[in-house]
Amino acid sequence: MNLPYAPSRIEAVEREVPVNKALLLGLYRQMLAIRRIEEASAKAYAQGKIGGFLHLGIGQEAVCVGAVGALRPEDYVVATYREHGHAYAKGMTARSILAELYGKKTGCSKGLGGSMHLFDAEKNFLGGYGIVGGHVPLAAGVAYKCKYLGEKRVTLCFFGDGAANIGGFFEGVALAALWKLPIVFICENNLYSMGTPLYRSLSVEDVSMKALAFGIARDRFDGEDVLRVRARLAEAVERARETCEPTLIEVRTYRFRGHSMSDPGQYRTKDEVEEWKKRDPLSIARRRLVEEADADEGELRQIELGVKAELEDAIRFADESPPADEYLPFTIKE
Ligand SMILES: Cc1ncc(C[n+]2csc(CCOP(=O)(O)OP(=O)(O)O)c2C)c(N)n1
Ligand SMILES: [Mg+2]
Repeated sequence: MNLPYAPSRIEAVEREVPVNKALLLGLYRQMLAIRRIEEASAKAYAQGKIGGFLHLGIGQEAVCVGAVGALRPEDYVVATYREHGHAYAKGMTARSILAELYGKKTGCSKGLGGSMHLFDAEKNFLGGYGIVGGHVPLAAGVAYKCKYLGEKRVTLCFFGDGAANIGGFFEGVALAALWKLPIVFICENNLYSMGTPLYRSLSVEDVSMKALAFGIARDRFDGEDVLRVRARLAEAVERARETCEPTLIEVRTYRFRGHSMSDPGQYRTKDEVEEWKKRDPLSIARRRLVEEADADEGELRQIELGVKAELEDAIRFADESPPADEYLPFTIKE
């Protein structure tokens, strides 16, 4: 019997994506804003203004910005607890994100969710989940709804390399493959799950190979060039939208800081971190803008000043907003 397997790509080809200046300027601005949100969060955490867990995505910005950049506003994003950048890329404001982190009433989840539970139904950003891999079947459910209602909307589901070993991941991908759902699964492989390196958690080095078990399309590439991420995601997003074929994508990336604010990161060497910092997605985008798109310093400075003003406003907003209402889950309203 011939099974109707979707075509698989196995080669990790690094196709060059030519620079489109206007596009790259926009993506660079988003990455810079996300970097500044993360830095402001780290500072606020040290000042005791943010409680609970805080996972930063510094170093990984090109993945969320490039991937979400391939979507339409009506498409959905479902993500992990390291999701501040994904939320911002999906159109949520620095104000609503920071206020949420600060536990303020004006935050996107009314200050009751915190860093791991950003959510904005209007922007089609459906979380922010703390259970590793637990959101993968939820994302498949969102994609099922879109197909069932005949909507041409794509769901993009982010997760880490650690989640690729979790039961929920296999269940979610299996159902998406079986029911041919319009979804793209994207593994942000930052080489560690907490302090556990890849080789101690994954039996195969290539996460995208797991697509073979389900007969779906796959892709894998390095994630430091935001234009490459966007172009490669665009292929998978179109496949999902036009033919309802899911894709499993692995993007290699790296977080420059610890797993969370409480992680001193002693499981990796300084040299390793420094080596990855040479592939900082922001520096790469900036360099490409100057060298390949004739962007001048003045233009870039304007962007940087705009981001600075946006962040100052958001920090002030979060600081001055009222605290969240007390959460009373068991109160029965008369
Ligand atoms: C089901 C479950 N097991 C364990 C944890 C504790 N935990 C939180 S984050 C994490 C590591 C996950 O790593 P990865 O999926 O690679 O994502 P990354 O943090 O690198 O973005 C673990 C084990 C959890 N939150 N949920
Ligand atoms: Mg990881």
